[in-house]
Amino acid sequence: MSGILAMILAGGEGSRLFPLTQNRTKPAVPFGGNYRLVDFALNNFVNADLMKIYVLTQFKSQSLNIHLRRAWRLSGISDRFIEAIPAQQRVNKNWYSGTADAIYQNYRFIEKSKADHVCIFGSDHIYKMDVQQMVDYHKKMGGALTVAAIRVQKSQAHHFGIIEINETGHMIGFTEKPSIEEAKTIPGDPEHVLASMGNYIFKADTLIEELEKDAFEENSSHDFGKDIIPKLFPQGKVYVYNFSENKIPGEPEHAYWRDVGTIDSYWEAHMDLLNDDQPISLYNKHWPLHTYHPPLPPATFRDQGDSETSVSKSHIGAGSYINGATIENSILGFRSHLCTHVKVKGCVFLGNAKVGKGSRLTNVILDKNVEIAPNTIIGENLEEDRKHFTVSEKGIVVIAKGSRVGFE
Ligand code: ADQ
Ligand code: ADP
Repeated sequence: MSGILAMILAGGEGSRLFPLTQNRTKPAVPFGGNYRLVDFALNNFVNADLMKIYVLTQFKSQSLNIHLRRAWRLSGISDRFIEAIPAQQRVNKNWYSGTADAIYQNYRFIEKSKADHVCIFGSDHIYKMDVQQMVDYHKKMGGALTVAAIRVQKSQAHHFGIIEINETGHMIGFTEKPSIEEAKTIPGDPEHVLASMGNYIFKADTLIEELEKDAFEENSSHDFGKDIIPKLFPQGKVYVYNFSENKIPGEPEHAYWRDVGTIDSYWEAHMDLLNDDQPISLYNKHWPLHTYHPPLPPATFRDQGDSETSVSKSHIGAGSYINGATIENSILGFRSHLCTHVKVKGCVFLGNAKVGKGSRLTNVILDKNVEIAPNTIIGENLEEDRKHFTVSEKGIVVIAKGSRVGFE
């Protein structure tokens, strides 16, 4: 493992996830009751036994730093580390301008590591990838850069870098976020495009060379997707790694990769966790999802008088206290406290929520530390909800961290 260094880009602002990103960077947004978005990328390295990892942070990184310290600190083993690098460690006095700039400003860490290859991965997607398999492919092909790719619906093309490949696996075309009309579809498959997952493996010397050149380009936005890849692929040095060939024992056949950039996709990814087909498994012993677990007792379920508890198709976090409530299709994070006659359906609670008796919540995301007054109804009259809360395009209501709703 000595020659591989990982640099995880964890500085995303995540403006489309507002208000969940009001006080925390996107990779720190809680997910799935126990996790944070960044945990998925980190597990992909740690479970592959690639453990020289820098995490590059930028905006509102306090919550992320605390999580990294609690969940991911390794100590005492000098050739294995997971370390956050704050944006202050920079070459010049500016904030990072693009993803390539974020790496350039920290290139000394690459030199210091003496790595042969550098993995530069994003940290805001839900998926499992054995990164070692991609490293093996990258070494076998011998290119300067390997980009991970996945087939996605053409209608999503404008969110991604769209790739064309030839039969030898070379990248022969790349357009960053084209319009849907302009996006090149996969030959013989007019409904799909091949999208960059924003995960790159570079030969270390090429990376530093390209970043140094790019740093002095006046017209560059210093971004891998916009600047570096479009310049490199015409030289025949870039290969494409097909993510659907990445196999993890115990995981479903179909490659699962979810961009959770919007409230709707964030909510849908939660519903995927509850899906009977389990497109991504939380139970796979071959690929445990490490994270921080607070010291809490198991969840408690009680009936109270005429109010019986009923739970179906849901995950309930540790420390929760369910006292005569009905819960359907929901993921309730740690310390969720539901009183009698509460009905919760299609909901995602990030943690430490209290819902007063008789309340009904449908398709609602509660950020941490929210308290809902008794007999409050949310999610059944979106016009009314829009006056008080963020409501997504598909009608998911989001209640900001620390809100107290329905109290005088
Ligand atoms: P985008 O989705 O636009 O495109 P981008 O905003 O560049 O992704 O973020 C990539 C990763 O870097 C994220 O994990 C983000 O948190 C982090 N990040 C963003 N700005 C940062 C900064 N200044 N410092 C540190 N970290 C930062 C990219 C590619 C596309 C590809 C998609 C896949 O450009 O080609 O298709 O990712 O989602
Ligand atoms: P999260 O809601 O992401 O879990 P926590 O409530 O665990 O965040 O907060 C983690 C730490 O980060 C706390 O000490 C909190 O005060 C701090 N924190 C959260 N957001 C910010 C911010 N925008 N600026 C400074 N500190 C913050």
